[in-house]
Parts: sequence; C-alpha cells; structure tokens
Amino acid sequence: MKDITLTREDIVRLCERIEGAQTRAYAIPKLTDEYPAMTMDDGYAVQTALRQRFIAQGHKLVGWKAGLTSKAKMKQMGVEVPSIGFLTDKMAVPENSTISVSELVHPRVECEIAFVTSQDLEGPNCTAEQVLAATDYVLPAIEIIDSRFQKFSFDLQSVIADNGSSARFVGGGRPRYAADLDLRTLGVVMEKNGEIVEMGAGAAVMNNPAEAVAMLVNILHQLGETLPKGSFVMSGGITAAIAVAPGDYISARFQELGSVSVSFTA
Ligand code: OOG
Ligand code: MG
Repeated sequence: MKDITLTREDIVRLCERIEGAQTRAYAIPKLTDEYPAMTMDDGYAVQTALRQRFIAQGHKLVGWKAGLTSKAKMKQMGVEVPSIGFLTDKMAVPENSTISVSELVHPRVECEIAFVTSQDLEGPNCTAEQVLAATDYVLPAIEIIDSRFQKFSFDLQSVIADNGSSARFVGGGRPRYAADLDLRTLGVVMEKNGEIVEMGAGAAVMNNPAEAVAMLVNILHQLGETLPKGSFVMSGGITAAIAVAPGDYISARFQELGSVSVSFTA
C-alpha cells in the first residue's frame, strides 16, 4: 500500500470509531467528511487495523469477501470499483437461523456464490483459472451487510475502512465441485416473505464469480497477504441488496446448489 495520507494516530482513531459503530450498532458520518483526502489505501489501512484488533480479541479469520463486483451492486451504491473485506467466525450464522436486527444498524441481504479453497492462492497475477483449480467446492450464501454509515451512504474509501459493510453471513445449501458447474449461467432467485424480490445469474459478478475471487487475491497481495487453503470466500452480491426488518424471512434458491434461508427478529 503506497498512497497513505493518514497518520498512524488517525488510523487508530478511525479504527476505534468503526469498531464502536460495528459492535454497538450505531450510524456514523462517512469518514471522508472529516478526512476528505483519504485514499483507498488509507481505507485498507483502517480495515487492516480493525482486523488485527478483532484477532487480538480472539476472533478467528475464516476468509474474505469481494464487494461491489456486480453492476447491480455498483449502481445501487454509486461506487464503481470492487473492494474486499475480511470474514471472522463471529460473523458466521447457521443456516435457517434468526438474526436480531437490534444488533445491526440497517441490515440488507445479498445472495452470493461462496468458494472454499483447498490450495493457497497468491497475487499479484492470480487468475480465475487458478482460483477454480484451487477451489475445493462452491456453495450458496446469503450475506447480511450493514453499513455503519448514515443512510447507508458512503464512498469507496469509507466503505473499505468499514470492512465492506460486513456484518453476518450464512452458507448452506448443497456444496458442489465448481468443475461440475457453469458458474456464469447458474441462476439465483431471492425471496422475501415468499415473494420474489431479486433474481440473477453468476455472470453478473465480473462475468464469472471466480474472476472476483482472483481480483480479491490480487488485492490481498497489495495488503501483503495471501489466501490460505481452507478459506471461505464470498464473491459478491449478484443482485442489488434488499433491506430487511423484524419478521422478514429471506430465502435464496440457487440452481444446482439448493437454497439458503435466514429470518430476522427485533
Ligand atoms: C458494500 C459491500 C458490498 C457486495 O457483495 O457487493 C458487498 C455495500 O454495498 O455496503 O458486500
Ligand atoms: Mg456482499
């Protein structure tokens, strides 16, 4: 990371601000309101400080997520560059469980294809072919995102610092070998309370979700990190994200991969 404008003190301050908003579920102004010169690298410096802080508190890193990898997501959020965030064991929730929205600010759900790797992957020139060769299996997932920024409104620098709005994730369905599937034509239908609210196919994510994972590995290289085997990686929302409220039941049905569901309560 080269383009750092924040001092070490600023990075720690912003990391603590994000941590407070994440763990106590309140909205804050986007970071660029106070630091207009902030760069993407500054955002990753804050995200890295947050990851190290959570790990020091005993959270376990289980994988990574790509974000803003589909046109639908980019259009919804007004941000045109993909980004990555980290995933820990504390964010994982079992399939079919109920999530309390009181632990979150303004949650939204996304349907994504997740990868589990069986070999280490490393940038800076990782390709989709290498990702597929290093993939143990793919499975369907729902990500619950929750921007800590007021009105779910942000820019790239701020959302990277906020760990790509990561909050919770649910994997499930029927894991399959990626080699047996065409991830581009794999369809998904998202239902909220039994009504279809979004639908799409894997190709919405960078023409192939494996491309998003390769992009993620290459960003990891810029952070001085690699993707160890056994990682759980989410490739990014295929459709726009859907807001959820207490009482909502979300189900994502994936062609070939079965379905994943999650409920919300107060
Ligand atoms: C940023 C996170 C995006 C995805 O799948 O595109 C993301 C946001 O929209 O808040 O997780
Ligand atoms: Mg996502």
